[in-house]
Amino acid sequence: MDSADQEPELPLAIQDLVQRLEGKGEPITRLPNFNRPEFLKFFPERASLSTITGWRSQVRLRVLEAIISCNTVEILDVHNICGGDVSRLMASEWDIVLRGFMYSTVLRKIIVEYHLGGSDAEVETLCLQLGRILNTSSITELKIWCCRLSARCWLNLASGLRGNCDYKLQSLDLFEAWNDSSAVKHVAEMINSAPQLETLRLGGYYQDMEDEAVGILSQALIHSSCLKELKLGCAVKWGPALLLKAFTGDEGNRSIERVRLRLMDRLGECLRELLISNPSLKEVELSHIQMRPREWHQLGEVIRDNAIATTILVKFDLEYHDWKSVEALARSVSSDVKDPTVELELDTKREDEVILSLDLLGSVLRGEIKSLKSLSILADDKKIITFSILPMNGKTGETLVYSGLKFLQLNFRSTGLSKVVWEELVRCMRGNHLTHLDLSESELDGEAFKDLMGVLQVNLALQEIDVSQTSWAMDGKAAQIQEALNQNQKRAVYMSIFRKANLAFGDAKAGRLFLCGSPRAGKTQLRKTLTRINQGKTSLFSKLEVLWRTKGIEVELLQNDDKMQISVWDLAGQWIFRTLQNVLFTQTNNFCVFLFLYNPFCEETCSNKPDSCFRTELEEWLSFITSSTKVTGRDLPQVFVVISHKDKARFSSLSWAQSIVKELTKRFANSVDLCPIPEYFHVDARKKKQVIPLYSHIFENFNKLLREKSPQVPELCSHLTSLLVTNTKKNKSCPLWTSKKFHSFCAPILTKFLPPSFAHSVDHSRIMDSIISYLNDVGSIIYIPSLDYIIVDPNWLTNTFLGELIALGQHFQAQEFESSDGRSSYTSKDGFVSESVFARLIEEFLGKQPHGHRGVNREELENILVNLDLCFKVEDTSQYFIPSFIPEHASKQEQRNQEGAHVESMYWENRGETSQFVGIRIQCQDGRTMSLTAAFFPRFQKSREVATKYVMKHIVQELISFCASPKGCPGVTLVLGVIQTFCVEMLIPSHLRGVILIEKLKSDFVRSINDKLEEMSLERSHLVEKEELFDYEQCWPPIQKHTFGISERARDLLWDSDVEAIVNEIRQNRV
Ligand SMILES: Nc1nc2c(ncn2[C@@H]2O[C@H](COP(=O)(O)OP(=O)(O)OP(=O)(O)O)[C@@H](O)[C@H]2O)c(=O)[nH]1
Ligand SMILES: [Mg+2]
Repeated sequence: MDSADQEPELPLAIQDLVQRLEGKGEPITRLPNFNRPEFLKFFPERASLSTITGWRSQVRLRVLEAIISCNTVEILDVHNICGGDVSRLMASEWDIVLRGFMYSTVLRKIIVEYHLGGSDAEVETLCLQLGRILNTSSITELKIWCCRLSARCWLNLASGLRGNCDYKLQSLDLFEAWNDSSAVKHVAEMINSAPQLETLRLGGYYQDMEDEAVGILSQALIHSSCLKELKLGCAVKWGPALLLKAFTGDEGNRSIERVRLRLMDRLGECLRELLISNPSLKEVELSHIQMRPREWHQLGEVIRDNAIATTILVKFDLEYHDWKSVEALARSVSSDVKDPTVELELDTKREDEVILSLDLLGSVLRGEIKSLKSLSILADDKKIITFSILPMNGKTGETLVYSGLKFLQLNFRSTGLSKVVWEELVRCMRGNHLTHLDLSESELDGEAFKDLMGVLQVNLALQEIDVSQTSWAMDGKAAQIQEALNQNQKRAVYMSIFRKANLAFGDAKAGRLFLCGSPRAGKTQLRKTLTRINQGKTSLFSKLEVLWRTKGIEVELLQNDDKMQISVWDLAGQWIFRTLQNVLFTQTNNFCVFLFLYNPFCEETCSNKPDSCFRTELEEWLSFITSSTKVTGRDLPQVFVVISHKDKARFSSLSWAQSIVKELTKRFANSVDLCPIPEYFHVDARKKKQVIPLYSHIFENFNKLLREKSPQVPELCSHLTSLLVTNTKKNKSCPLWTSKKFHSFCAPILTKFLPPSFAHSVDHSRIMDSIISYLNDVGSIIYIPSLDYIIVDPNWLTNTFLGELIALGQHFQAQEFESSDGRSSYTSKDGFVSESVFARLIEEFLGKQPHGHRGVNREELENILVNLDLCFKVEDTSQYFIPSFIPEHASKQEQRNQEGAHVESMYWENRGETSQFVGIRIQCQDGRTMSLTAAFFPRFQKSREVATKYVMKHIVQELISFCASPKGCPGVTLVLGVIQTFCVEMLIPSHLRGVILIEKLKSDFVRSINDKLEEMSLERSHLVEKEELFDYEQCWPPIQKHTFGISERARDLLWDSDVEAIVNEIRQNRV
């Protein structure tokens, strides 16, 4: 039996509370809720007060007295003391408790919330006491919510303030705080006596309030000279009148800066008046305001034309608001001359509402609606997509010219967004002025990556994409995105210069067709036949023409007219040119089209080659294309397969090739768009008639790509491309022009194309630079920025010069069975040649040039090689290192010839003279007087985490970025794995090492934790310990002669930050 007098021990909760109130232990800033079970024995409900006798009553008194002595309480919440019923404390007890707060210099806030039980007299007395605390203490905030106090209570609260000019109240939060309007005069008195009042919240009455009361309240607001913010909510009937009286007209309040209105209607006229006439108003917030679309339209016009406020936040809940209202506001506010002021928040519940909102977002991004400073789309009360105009603090420069000097940012935070919504979002981002995209912390997959790269193809304005804390940040995709952005940045700059000069734009016309395939496949033959078709020639001699093996890349313009300028880049089949081709390859984001040629006929055996040859050759070229071009999302490099020698190899159907193509299409789906082979792609490459359908197919394809996949370009540029080709063909002089020569060639054409009104006002040299950048991008010229040259004939560089040079430096066979001659003296096993050999090479090349080309000298050629990273000068030894001379790829060809034979992988011979190794030693300056003890080094040691961070930042990320850059291998994606600790420790050779991709290890780890959690919930017992949950182990397979297979904890293999992220993710998913 529980008897009041037989409980000698003070409960722990009370002991702790009393101690803290008395200043021992953690300071108490807010009194606990005495309604909680641990206190109920001493602070019971009114009906059980009679049980408080003897010991209990002493404890109760002890607690109350401790409150008096406490000087740390900052928040006094009446509800916490009496559980909403004033009678639960006797008058004398209230006296004790509240006495402690009078004259307090710590107390900040009083809260009276929810209905207060007790007699009128008790409540009124309480208010009188609170009034005194207000008067004597340092209170800055008073909140009275949902408790409808009587007029007398208000009189008592306010009475304490009379005659006190030192009253510090700054915030008054009143919601359903009085029961009839006779209390309003006391509320007004309180406002009047608070000279420092800054924030006032009023509301919670749907019924009318007498005019007189509204008048009194508005007078108080007018005179409240520090008032900065007014929140008015649910004040349906009297709110508009109060706003009009207090804040509009000449007499209105002039300190107010922010007005926040919520759940009100009939506001139309009042809002318009408020926005026009109050000069101090800076911000207006309208949440869930009901108005008809017509009224929203009128409001929008006022905001556009006359509003003084600079931020107007409007929140719509699409469950209750008509979409027409949203549109009416967004469209009517749009202005060409004024900065946008409206911030829109759209609360959605259903997918179709999100799609509607994205539609609006699209119009904003495209600049059709210029009214919104920001637009947030919410789902389940969380912002999932936010558009905003970024402040441009101090940032100036080139890039701002674009997008009318605005930074537009899109924040996207979502996990589990539906596919439909994501696709709509991607559509929104295409072809507009979006500059910043924040995808951090989102769930992003490979499909989304392709979509994003597709956006980058057509949206040149994007400058920054934040993918931190997503899987892309680690798996190399971030570096690829960065590289695409850098490329776009250059294009965006020149395109904006063209736009500023008001040049006429049209569909792009320049395209490149790349021919690839093994030696003797018939590439050059096909090129010649295509040209004949284009020129409508029927030359009898063409059949007799001897085709020499292609060196480097032969570039020829196939079509040059008003509609298209298509150049053919005919790549040499021999492997010795592959390094060169890789360096010269297309470095732009422009789309690429490849024709892969295959000769199924084997001359030596006079029979069909085995099908496996087709697979091997196609695979090799697809891998070259993948690694040398950019992954550009939806617009992957297109590859068509053409089978030549139809006259020789006879087979009734192409099904053998089709099935291989089908298989490889799947394998390369992420990096190339490999097309099925139509029957008419099987040809005798020499026969015009057979090639015509192929020719038409290619041209139709280009036509479509140029219209749909390329940004529009100035007509001036298309005209120049065509003119340059005609000029090079006619005039076979020096292919290397100085910028000055190039400028004077272009100047008359530029003048012709510039609109007369702009001819004098724009900077011609900047336009000229932009022209050079564009022509270089589409491959019509080759510009090497650090040299002052422009190569106007790409074929001269890729074929005449570099192709020839590599041929001289490698075992090039011009004819099938020609034996290598004296040239072999130039060949180099490891790519290094001496200065004299280099000089002889160049001399030999120059000697071969026709007279007209003598304009190029050795120094210029050397500069070109060095600047294209094709040649490196080794200073100390006067040697030249030319990577293209390394016969690495020759071995590949041999390998193919000796099918099945084991070919040793090529290794770099170590050179005695110029070692590639560097050794650095740090030592004490004077070994006799200085020494380091063994205790020094342990102090220096960095934690594993710090060391990995360093390596990640300075080596791994650098390497990944380099790989993604044009100088690296843009098509190759590098990913990270973690090596079995044993292998690192024991320096196990690389081919034996245990390795697992980090992403794979992470997902295995997550799966294991989830499985265990599932088990727990099924068994409804807690058999699995917390530690056990995270003890997933990676099992390494045995390594010959070293281990029999070891397991290691995933936690030890992963970085702490990764483990933490996994734990957090699981925790969040569980909540
Ligand atoms: N009978 C026949 N001969 C062809 C066909 N296509 C090409 N040839 C011949 O095969 C030889 C080699 O063709 P090319 O076009 O030079 O081969 P390629 O692919 O350019 O070779 P590389 O330049 O070394 O890469 C030439 O003599 C062509 O005339 C074809 O369809 N049928
Ligand atoms: Mg050729």
